[in-house]
Amino acid sequence: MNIGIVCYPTFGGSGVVATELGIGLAKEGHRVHFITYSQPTRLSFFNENLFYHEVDIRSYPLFVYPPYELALASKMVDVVKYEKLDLLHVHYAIPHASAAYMAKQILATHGIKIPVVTTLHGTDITLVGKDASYEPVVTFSINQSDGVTAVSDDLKKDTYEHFDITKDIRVIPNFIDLSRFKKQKKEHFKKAICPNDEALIVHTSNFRKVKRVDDVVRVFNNVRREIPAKLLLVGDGPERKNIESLCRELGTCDDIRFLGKLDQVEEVLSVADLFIMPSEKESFGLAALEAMACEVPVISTNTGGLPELNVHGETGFLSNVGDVEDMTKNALIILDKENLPRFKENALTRAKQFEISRIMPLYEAFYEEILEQTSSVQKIR
Ligand code: GMT
Repeated sequence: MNIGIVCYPTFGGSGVVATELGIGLAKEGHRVHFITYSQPTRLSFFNENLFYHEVDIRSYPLFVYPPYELALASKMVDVVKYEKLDLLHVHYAIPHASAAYMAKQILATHGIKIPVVTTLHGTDITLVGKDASYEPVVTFSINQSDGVTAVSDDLKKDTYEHFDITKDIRVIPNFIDLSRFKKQKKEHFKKAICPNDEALIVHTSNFRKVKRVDDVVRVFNNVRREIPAKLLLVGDGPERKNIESLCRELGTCDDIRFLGKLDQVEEVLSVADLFIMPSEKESFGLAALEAMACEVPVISTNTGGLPELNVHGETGFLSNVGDVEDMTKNALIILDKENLPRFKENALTRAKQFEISRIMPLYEAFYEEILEQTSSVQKIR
């Protein structure tokens, strides 16, 4: 197949899933064309089946906000037409699904039919999408997609609850490449961070409010009162300054390191004992899956799709959003040397259920279904 993938190329989970999916499909022999405004972070190597088309965003004195969606739709028209794509797969509804709708209509006037698959990732539905300023367009463009997928049952449920959706939504969960995300021997790194064999807790995110990074610091502060521990914070974003202030306020700065946006997050996860994800909303929790693949148990909230990944009492524990005391209690259970090996083993066993080789065929089968459906609709007409 000749597939176009549209995504956010930055560190967000939707961009990571889209890029890893594209790479996986290219390895299977499909030709994959990425259409974005900059080179996706994880696409920094050569593969004969991978292509990258940059969206040109022209500024003009009249444009306070350059119309990205129009530039994207124009680029999609171009790539579909000249690269002879079979299908467009857009990740994150805003504005990718509506840009795809526009491209599809334009291409129809050239006699070209292009099926569009939209994957809903999370905040495009639970946070930004349902805001009145976007909702009508999100509803319309989801309903106009030829196929729609969501990354968890909970996100599917939320989508039906908040939007007037007439389409079937197929659930295809996030996935993991276990050949990359696996526990590596990084003892020297552990020794440098935890010279006295302290417990090592890790959190990775884009430091948006929805991630509640302050809860990570509060849980850590409580844990550290009971046992020697260190905390590594990976990623960066708007809340970073507030988190730094909180660390100073709690007097935990010496035991916390901010590592910024790391490419090789699996190296840090390889030496971690516990991962904390206290999100307000989380449609799946890819970062938690990455941790589990590196044998790291997870303390998370019970929100969104997290219970579909993190099994309470087995791979970690689930708590209500904001229940720092419960998260602290659970963290101490996991970090108990008697319990830790069992939790680590269970985390890896669970992660294996989301191996890319199990999940990618679900996307391929879905593409085939959509291609078949759209071509039979064309024949009936
Ligand atoms: O919140 C993020 O980390 C970024 C965001 C995105 O869309 O880029 O992630 C969402 O998509 C991921 C991949 O499908 C999911 O694993 C995350 O749970 C989801 N984030 C939220 O729902 C908050």
